Amino acid sequence: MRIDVLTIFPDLIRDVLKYSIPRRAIDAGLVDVVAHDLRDYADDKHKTIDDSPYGGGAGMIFKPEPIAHALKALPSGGHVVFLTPQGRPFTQSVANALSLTDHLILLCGHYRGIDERVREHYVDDEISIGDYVLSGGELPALVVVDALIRLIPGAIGDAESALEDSFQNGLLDCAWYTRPREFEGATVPQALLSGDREKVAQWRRDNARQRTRARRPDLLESQ
Ligand code: JBE
Repeated sequence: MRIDVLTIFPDLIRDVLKYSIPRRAIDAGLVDVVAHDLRDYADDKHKTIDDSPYGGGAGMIFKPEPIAHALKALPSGGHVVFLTPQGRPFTQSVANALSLTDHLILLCGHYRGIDERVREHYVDDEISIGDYVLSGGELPALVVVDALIRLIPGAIGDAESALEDSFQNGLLDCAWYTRPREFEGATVPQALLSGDREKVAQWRRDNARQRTRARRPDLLESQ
């Protein structure tokens, strides 16, 4: 899988991917993530990438040409995703579907947004990571990259564990415990200490269901 990220902060993207599972997956060649600086595709000597909106108003709009120019410089056929609060909500099932894409291009906007014409002609898909306003699309792009990398076979040590992730079964994750057996007077549920695999599995299923009912009943209704 190849992921290109178009951004005015390529180092932010590169730096975050130097840690943990994304780093290991990239080092192992399971995924290639390339961050491109949109300013490199600006067509004037001041490397202008934004301008004020027609009709007036506060904030700046990304000009269409640098985005079009950057996209044309990439191999054709990639699935172009714009990260925006106006996009469809990002969920585990969207991540699962996108993880099957060979070539993904993530476009990060800033300020007020991007020129509508470049969005209409070049963007295939729009995704939002949540109903709040961020400074730009970089953190959302990193959220998407991280969620996709976890799903690539071999990215996670235990082959089973991505499938066992919270949300893959439509439920929140169960509670987990490690040593010591007693911490500040609190003990560990007996079933987990029983050594009986079936009992442990049953406890975890029940706990996940209870937590989902208490915290996110909407997830149970959508099953
Ligand atoms: O969710 N998003 O993709 C966003 C992008 C840019 C700004 N705010 C967001 N929430």
